[in-house]
Amino acid sequence: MVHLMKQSWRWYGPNDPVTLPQIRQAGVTDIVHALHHIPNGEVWTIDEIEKRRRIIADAGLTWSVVESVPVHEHIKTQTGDWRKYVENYKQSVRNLAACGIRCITYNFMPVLDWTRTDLAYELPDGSRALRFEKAAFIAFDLFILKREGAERDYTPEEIARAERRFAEMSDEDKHTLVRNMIAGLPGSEESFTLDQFRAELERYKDIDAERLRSNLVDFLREICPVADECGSEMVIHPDDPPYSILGLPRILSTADDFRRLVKLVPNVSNGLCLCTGSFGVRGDNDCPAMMREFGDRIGFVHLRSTKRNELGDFYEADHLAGDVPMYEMMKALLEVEQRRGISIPVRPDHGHQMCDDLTKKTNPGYSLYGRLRGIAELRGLEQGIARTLYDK
Ligand code: DNO
Repeated sequence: MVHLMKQSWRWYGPNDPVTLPQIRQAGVTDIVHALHHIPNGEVWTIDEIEKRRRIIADAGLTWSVVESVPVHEHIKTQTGDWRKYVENYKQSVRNLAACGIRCITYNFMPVLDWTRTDLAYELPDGSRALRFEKAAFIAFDLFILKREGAERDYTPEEIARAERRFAEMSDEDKHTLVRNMIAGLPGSEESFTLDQFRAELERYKDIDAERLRSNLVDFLREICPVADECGSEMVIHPDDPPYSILGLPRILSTADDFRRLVKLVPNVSNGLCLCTGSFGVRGDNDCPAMMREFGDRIGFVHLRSTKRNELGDFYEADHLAGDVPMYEMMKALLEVEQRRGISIPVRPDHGHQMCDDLTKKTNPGYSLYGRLRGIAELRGLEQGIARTLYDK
């Protein structure tokens, strides 16, 4: 028997413009979901989990992956009520397991989850993609946020480019940029005004990468024994983009970061969500090699590709295009699945806005047609490789 990916799809809940019946028609079997209505830090009760699980089951789908149980900022900074939030987190892990949900995605990115400057970058075929434009990002940092000492993080050429970029922005462009940066992209669970955002950054004044790593290790040393006991896996999502931004420390941007984490917390439940779109932004990250090396700890995979340029910009390319070698990646995934004798949940990530998506309001990156195209291409790629290699 050939073990193929467990095809999954992120659903944002009853308010998601992409509905469960549509998702079912996309041909996937599993749902990636979170209880977005529960405030960050509070326990996910069995009751609330069950209610959702049933809605999903009634649509003929299975809720098998959580993305994410958010980690409260107080845990990341070890301030305030962080111990209480850790206890709450443990309870959520137990409650999810009691409902049969044992793969939990989380991230440890300070303040912001994923970050883009442009949510509607037009591609030559008229579809729209998410994009990170370095000059716009620097303009935000230097001229809108006016972060203290920010100019030290950039080269004189980068600053000059950002000045030119800022000068050509209309008020509306600036407003959109601010919103994209700090108003919270889907799944990030937090949104800020500029002043609140400055205050959040301030919390990290004395937290460098080593300190943040040690806070993550403390968190996992509490959570992983509980997850081990429940047979659950805690899969960390990499930093997106995979480097430090706005002076904030980042600790899960490379293979070496995950290697270190496993050494410090060897529990079996300490796992990885291999997001090829996030890791793939760096030329020195080899996603297929990471798949092979960390295969036993990879509980969830996000497949998407980005295309970078020499200025540090990148946009989200078609799933089989861009800088991520998707053929190699799929081969590595299949190898790991055959070796382990399991199907790993995989979701197409960040589709373009295309066809009817363009006339609708969709969650940025989480359009219907764009992701449908993504999963269809990935499924075809997988089948081609699997039939050639394993179905002899
Ligand atoms: C973006 C997502 C992230 C991811 C979290 C996981 O589209 O990949 O928001 O869900 O970082 O905790």
